[in-house]
Amino acid sequence: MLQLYFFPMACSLASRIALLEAGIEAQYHLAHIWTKQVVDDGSDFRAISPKGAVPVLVLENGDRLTESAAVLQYIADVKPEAGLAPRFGDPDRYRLQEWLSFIGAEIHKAFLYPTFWYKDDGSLAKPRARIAQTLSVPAMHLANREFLVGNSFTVADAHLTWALLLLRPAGVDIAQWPALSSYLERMQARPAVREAIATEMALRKTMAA
Ligand SMILES: N[C@@H](CCC(=O)N[C@@H](CS)C(=O)NCC(=O)O)C(=O)O
Repeated sequence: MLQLYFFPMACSLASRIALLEAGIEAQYHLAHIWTKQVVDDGSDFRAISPKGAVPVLVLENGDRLTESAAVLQYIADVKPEAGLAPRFGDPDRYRLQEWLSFIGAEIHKAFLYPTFWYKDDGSLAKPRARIAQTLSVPAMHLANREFLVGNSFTVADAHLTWALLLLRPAGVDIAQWPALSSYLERMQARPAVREAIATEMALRKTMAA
């Protein structure tokens, strides 16, 4: 069985969404991204992945895969009939990779990561100034499309849904991009997305308590 190391509402949420959308049963292990402990057994998360970052997907053969873009595509390819990624050779597969890279690099690492991990000593001014321009790209793309790639939900939508959810706590009001707000509403109406968020929000609350 696949196993996912995750932290509630971190970028690993996209992988949980993808597993649920695909109907793939998996084991979930909470890895604390600040303490670097695996909560199940108190072991060192860096022994699972030296990166100390989620997501980590443990494959059926025991190999470990990191990086959301790779993990999400792996999950999609385990269940191709779920249609979570265009098949290799389809030009849309590169569109999918284009979006996964953009979300991972330009939204996550360029903005969300420093916002949540770095002290705001003025160094966040530049990422803050740039995020509106960055978000206008998916906003324009989604103005007359339901999904990022093709005509159905893909793992790129799982990734963007997570990123959009985190923008509010990061201080960005996505209401200024109606296409993004209505996209997020549509995505949140999906049973798998709802279930993933409810599970992780409940865990998050227990952790805060
Ligand atoms: N490039 C990686 C980034 C993974 C990442 O930064 N994960 C965060 C949570 S959203 C994390 O676990 N950070 C812990 C750390 O950087 O020490 C990916 O896309 O999967």
